[in-house]
Amino acid sequence: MSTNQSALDQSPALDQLSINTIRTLAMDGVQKANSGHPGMPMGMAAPAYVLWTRFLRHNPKNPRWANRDRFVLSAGHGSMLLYSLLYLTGYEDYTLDQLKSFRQWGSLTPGHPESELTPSVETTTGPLGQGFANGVGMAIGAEYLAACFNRPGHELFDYHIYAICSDGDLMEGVASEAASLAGHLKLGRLIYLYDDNRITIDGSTDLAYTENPSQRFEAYGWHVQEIDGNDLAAVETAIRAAQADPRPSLIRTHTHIGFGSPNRQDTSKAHGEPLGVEEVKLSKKNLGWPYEEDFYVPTEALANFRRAVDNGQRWQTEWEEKFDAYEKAHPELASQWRVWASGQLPEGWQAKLPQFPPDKPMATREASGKTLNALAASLPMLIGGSADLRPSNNTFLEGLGEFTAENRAGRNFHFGVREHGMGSVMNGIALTAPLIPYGGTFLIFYDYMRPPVRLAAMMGLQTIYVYTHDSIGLGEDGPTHQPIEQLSGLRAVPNLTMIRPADANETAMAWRAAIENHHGPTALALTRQKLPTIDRTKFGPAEGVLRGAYVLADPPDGRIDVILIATGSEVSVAVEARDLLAKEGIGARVVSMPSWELFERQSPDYHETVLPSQVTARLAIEAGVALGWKQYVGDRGDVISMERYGASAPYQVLMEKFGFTAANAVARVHALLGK
Ligand SMILES: Cc1ncc(C[n+]2csc(CCOP(=O)(O)OP(=O)(O)O)c2C)c(N)n1
Ligand SMILES: [Mg+2]
Repeated sequence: MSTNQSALDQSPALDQLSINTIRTLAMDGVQKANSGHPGMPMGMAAPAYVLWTRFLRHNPKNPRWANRDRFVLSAGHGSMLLYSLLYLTGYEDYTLDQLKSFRQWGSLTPGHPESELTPSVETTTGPLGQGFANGVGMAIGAEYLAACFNRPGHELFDYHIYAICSDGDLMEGVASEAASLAGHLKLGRLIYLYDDNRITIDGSTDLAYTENPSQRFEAYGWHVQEIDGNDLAAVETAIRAAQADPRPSLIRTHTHIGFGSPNRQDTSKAHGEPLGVEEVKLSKKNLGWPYEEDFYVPTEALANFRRAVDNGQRWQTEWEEKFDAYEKAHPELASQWRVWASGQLPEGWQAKLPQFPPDKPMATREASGKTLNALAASLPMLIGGSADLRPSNNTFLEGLGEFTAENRAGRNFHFGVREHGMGSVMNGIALTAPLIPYGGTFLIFYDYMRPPVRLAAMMGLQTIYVYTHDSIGLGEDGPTHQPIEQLSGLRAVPNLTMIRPADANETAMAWRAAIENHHGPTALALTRQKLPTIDRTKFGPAEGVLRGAYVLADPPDGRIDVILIATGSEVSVAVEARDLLAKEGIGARVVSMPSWELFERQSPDYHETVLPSQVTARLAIEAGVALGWKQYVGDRGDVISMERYGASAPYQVLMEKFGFTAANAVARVHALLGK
């Protein structure tokens, strides 16, 4: 299928000149920055050259063309390879000056590739294994788009996901999780070049990594080939074979880290430090590079790479013509794609948000499942699943099929018991605009997926985490399963919105907030145990969730002696305490505060209306560590919190033993008021 041109009509001398251009730019970039990783770009220059000039269908003038092939540099430390290729193939953001500003403040060429800086970088990489797994999510995204929109004779989406991954990538557990899933799902659009250079930072891979990766990947259901990375014809043949094979492909390219450097090649010294001025000179000489000047780009080499600009525009034009024909044959689908491509959500979805009647107790995880199901039909870009906790997380979309090797239109995923993999795969799905992935597990196992959650926040990706069993309230499973520090941990992640709704209707609003938050991840903390459904005719409206915190109830006479601030399952404890306090003539306001982050986005005036500064007697109630609550309760306030690990017992017993009762709240208020 997509071959840009054959190796046969390309002069070998021009090939070598072009490949050495990549190598020398990497050497010079790292040398000028006096920091960085020259070895990988030097070693992988040849296979990357073949991929980028003979296969990759991309449009440098429109980095976000929907049917472009994706390229993931999973070994993100080799960033100079990517930046050089972006510059050479004509991406306007990437000038030679950018290469000269490698790793400097404000440049588009930071130490590791950052997708949020420019549309030309598909995903942020550097933490090894993440890019590998992101690519798996991108392949899922590609299959889903194709299933939704391709029709016989109209293949709108037929792109591949290419990646370069390294020894370190393949050693990381997350890559194994994702590879296993990719093999199971037969994600044949994946074509990964493995930089098999047998070197990592500590030295030879013999130190810690001696299994046979070919056998491992074959066992995962991958198509594995092994070639000499500097044999351009072999690389070309292998990529062709990978395209033709229905399985995901791993191409083991035998390479030499620091290729061309007489004193550093094949040693870990080539990995992560500049070669040094002398060694750069020696290496250039050794490579037969006749130019004195640093960052020298021979005109013929640049022209060779820049063919990508015309090719890219031609591919996009051809695709647009294809789309016109598609639009004539399938006008409804075409107009649907236009909505998807606009980044807007289909109109009217909010009207589908459920309203739950009062007094029917319901766990917030159950309300979440009902909300998801109510919204699913009107939001076809919402797809997801759970890490083997479907019945516990209530993440299943009834009647909407399962995503399998045979059914790419299914919207339900079985991620398997692979939380880390799930998180990274979700990032890859979210990078496939406009798909919105959600993934469920127990809140405690957020700890197993922190790296991709952090990266989703850094990249500003819309991912939604359905974290159920959110406190000691899960009961008998005991302290290993009871989150204590996880709520605080999530709040500490910049650009992540954490929402811990107090009842069924707050849960519906939490989903609304998550779906409207296009610029970062949202984590929902949901209960296993049933909670009362608050009667909204008597209490503040659940829409308050959208502002992060709101007044749920005030004293009848309006005189506020104390403010009780609570989240999630503890809100009903606060309401009960307020009633007891009222009997004693103590006026308590109850503030439901499901989301610190949403509250922080409100105006100072709004803050003042919810938490009037003259009321300094404040008690927060949350079944997690108190860390951070001082900012809302103040120096004179108090917190009922969990400062030890939980225990195995029925949840009512745990709530009582750990002090999450109205009686304890009343006692703490007495202390605050000096009574
Ligand atoms: C999760 C993670 N752990 C550790 C590192 C630090 N680190 C960067 S590269 C590397 C290993 C280098 O070996 P390899 O992946 O084979 O790359 P090569 O040296 O061959 O370029 C390590 C440990 C990292 N980037 N990510
Ligand atoms: Mg290596």
